[in-house]
Order: sequence, then C-alpha cells, then structure tokens
Amino acid sequence: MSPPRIIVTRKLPKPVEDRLRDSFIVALNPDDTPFTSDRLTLALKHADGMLCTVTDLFDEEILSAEGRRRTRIIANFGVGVNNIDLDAAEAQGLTITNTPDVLTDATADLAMALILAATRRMTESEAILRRGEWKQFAPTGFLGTGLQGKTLGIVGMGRIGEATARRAHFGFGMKIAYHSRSPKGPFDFPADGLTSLKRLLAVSDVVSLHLPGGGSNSGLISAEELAAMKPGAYLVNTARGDLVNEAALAHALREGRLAGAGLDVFAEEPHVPEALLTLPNVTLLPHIGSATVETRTAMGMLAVDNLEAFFDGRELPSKVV
Ligand code: 8YV
Repeated sequence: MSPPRIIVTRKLPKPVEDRLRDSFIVALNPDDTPFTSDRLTLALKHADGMLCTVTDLFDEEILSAEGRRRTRIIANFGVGVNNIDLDAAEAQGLTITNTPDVLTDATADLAMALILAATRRMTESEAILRRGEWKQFAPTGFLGTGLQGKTLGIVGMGRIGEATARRAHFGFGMKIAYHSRSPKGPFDFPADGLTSLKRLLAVSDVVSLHLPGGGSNSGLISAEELAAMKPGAYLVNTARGDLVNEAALAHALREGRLAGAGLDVFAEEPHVPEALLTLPNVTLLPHIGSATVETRTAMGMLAVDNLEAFFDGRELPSKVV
C-alpha cells in the first residue's frame, strides 16, 4: 500500500519536514506562501491528511464544499484550533488534532516577558532612546510598577495560564488570582479562584489572558470589562486577539485608565489597528508566543505524531475531535 498523501500548508522546521518526507508522500510549501481558500478546498480533495496552522481558515463552507473530499485528518500546528470550525469538521467525520503541552513553557515565558515589558515601560523607553531623545539619567524618569506583592489575574487557568502564574509567583513574588470556566487546582502555589470575571478584573494589578479564542469567548474583554479593571492596571494577551475589543482597549490606554498593555495576538492578524500602533504604552508583538526553535520543532513533531498514529490506526496523542 502506498504511503498516505499529506499536504502541508506552511514551511516547517527542517527536522519536521525531513520526517514528513520519510513517512508520507508529502507536498511541502518551501516558499511559505499561505494557502488561499480555493487552495485549501483543493487540498482537501487531494490529500489524505493535512498539516495546517492558524493562518488556514477551515470554515463550514470549505469543510463542506461540494465534490469529493479525500482528507480524513487535519493536524493543526498550534494548540488553538479557532481557525477550524470544529462542529463542521465533526459533521464531516474529519479528525482534528492540535499541539498542546509542547508550547506551554514558551508561551508562558512570553506572557511573563510582556508583563515585564508593560510594567517597566520597555517599549516606550526604548523608542525614546532610539529616537535620540534620551538626554540623561533621571531619578524620576521612566518609572514603572514593581511586581512584588502585586496581584496577577489569570483569565483561563489552563496549562499556559498555570505556567504563567507559576513564573509570576515563584520568580517575581506576585499573588495569583484566577477565573476559569471549570474548577482548577490544586496548584503548587497559592491561588485565589474567583467565580466572577469582573471581580477578578477589579482586584488584579495585571491581567493575563489564557483562554481559547472564537465562540462565546470572542469579545470577552470589552469596554465594560476594561472599565472594571483597576485604574492603572495592565492587560496582557498571548492567547487570541478576538478575546479583546481592540478599539476599547486603545481608548482605555490613550486615556491612561490602563497604564499599559502587552499584546502578542490581534483580532485580524496580521492587521494591527492604527489606534494601537500609535500608542506608546503598549508592546506589540507579531504572534511569537511559541516561536523558539525548540518549541516550533516540537509542535511540528507532535503534529506528525498525530498523522502517523492516525494512519497506523493507533490512539492519537492529541485529538480535539
Ligand atoms: C502557534 C498559538 O504557533 O498554538 C497556538 O495556538 O497561538 C501559537 O503558539 C500559532 O498560532 C500557529 O498555530
């Protein structure tokens, strides 16, 4: 029997591509041009399996397009699967997998980096230096906020939320409060679970988002929630951009109601709203939460583990539906 045909939508780390070549008849994407929806539709007709990522939008229309669909599994490179309509996939009998765990540390590291960047005004002060406007050291210049004894409010206490909380508590002496849909814990650090999101926002000096995007989570942090935050607090988002109303956030930052923010994700990537780009007190990163050589390689390997297990008829390491 000939090996399954796999279509890979983006360029992947070399060890991952080498392994794909060994195990499958594989079509790679060496020039890394993102697939159009027509190309995704075509790929579903020709491949037994696909390895895709956050830039590939598998909506209901694509997943249930007329004509013969050959694909039986979509292995998503990423823990978040909001780029795939899971109900439509399930209705079509498609298997969907993701890449949890392997990116927990890298993403939590970046959340911590953004917490520090925001509270220590790193983007704002570096921009001043680069413009040649830093005249001299000043005892009262560029004063930020210390983290010790402050409260970090985690929204979504899953794997990445917990790893961020652990870093903040043990590394920086922060108190941890959290809000999660389902009961969590026990943890190896003290953490105050709050059933009300508004209450969490009201008690936190820094709020960090760690929950999936899409569905009912979309717009979770709107003008009302931002208004519930402590005056002078900070917001960090390494999860998904659609969780936050970006216009309302820009407004709160411009008014100084919030002291700063750190964003690694945006509602309509790669578009970043002008209202955010022109603000000094927000650090803006191009979705690099998991972007280390080690992590991106491990993510690719886990996606291949899923594909191999599927076609060998073994249990899948990380099945979503
Ligand atoms: C991915 C992420 O690298 O895993 C996720 O959900 O946000 C990132 O770590 C990126 O989204 C590609 O899927």
